[in-house]
Amino acid sequence: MRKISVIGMPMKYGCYVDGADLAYDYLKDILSDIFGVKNSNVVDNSYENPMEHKKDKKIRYLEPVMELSNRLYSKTYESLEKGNIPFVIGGDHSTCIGSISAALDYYKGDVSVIYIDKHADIHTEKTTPSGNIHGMPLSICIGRCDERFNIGTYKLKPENLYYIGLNSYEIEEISYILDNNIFHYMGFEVEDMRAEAIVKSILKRINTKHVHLSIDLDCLSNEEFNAVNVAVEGTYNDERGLTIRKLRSILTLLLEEVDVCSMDLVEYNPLLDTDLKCKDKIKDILLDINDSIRR
Ligand SMILES: [Mn+2]
Repeated sequence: MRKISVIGMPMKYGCYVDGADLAYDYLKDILSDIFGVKNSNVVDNSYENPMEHKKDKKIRYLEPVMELSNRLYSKTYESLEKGNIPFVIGGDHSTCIGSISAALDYYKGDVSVIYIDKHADIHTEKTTPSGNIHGMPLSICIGRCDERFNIGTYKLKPENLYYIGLNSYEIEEISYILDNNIFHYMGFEVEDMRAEAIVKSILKRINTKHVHLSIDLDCLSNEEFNAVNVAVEGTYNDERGLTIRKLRSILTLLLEEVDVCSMDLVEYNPLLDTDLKCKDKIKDILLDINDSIRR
């Protein structure tokens, strides 16, 4: 039986918002109740003199993001070698650079990624408007960024990427998604469809033996879940965030049907969770994951 092994990734350099690195600490008690974590397995996030910009004026915190990603890569790879299911608690979404790359290398590229997110996260160093790497992790895993972003050997094939809940993107991102026929359900489609139909249509297409699941909590509607690093502002988008109920049914069905090899849960910012209501909602999501996952 495979065991879920929780890895903490206190990463904030991908978005540089205070609090992005504290999620694991705030969730440690429920993680330990649910998954029986005895010893903390946390990526060391110390980095001497992290500089926002070096020679390249555009990308923020390139060196610390790539260094920490390599540290997470090693921990994720080790966990896979032990026959476990690594479950990485971010951190901002640059967290998945290390975990997805490790899964791709361990399974020699035979990995699909199901990406539940409001944002596309598929900018490159040339198109990023903010310079924040948490908007670029998928391009890094695909291998379409320059050599400074190299990590691992095997790359994610665009045809093995599946978005659920997409809602906010720049023109360069949606052009890449459409040009490469990347499968995506928009947020409003997800709310209009039954969870069964969503999961079924993705399962039908999956063409790899292994699946990595990446859950960005900003996929949820701001009304139900506001403690995220970068909330999408504006009524149009707010209305189209997923409900917790819908996310939970999708996760339950997915995990019952797919052999998930590794997972991330990212972008929770406990400093914005003043009444800890979001923490309770995360607990419900984690309980569902633990109950439904195929071991
Ligand atoms: Mn994201």
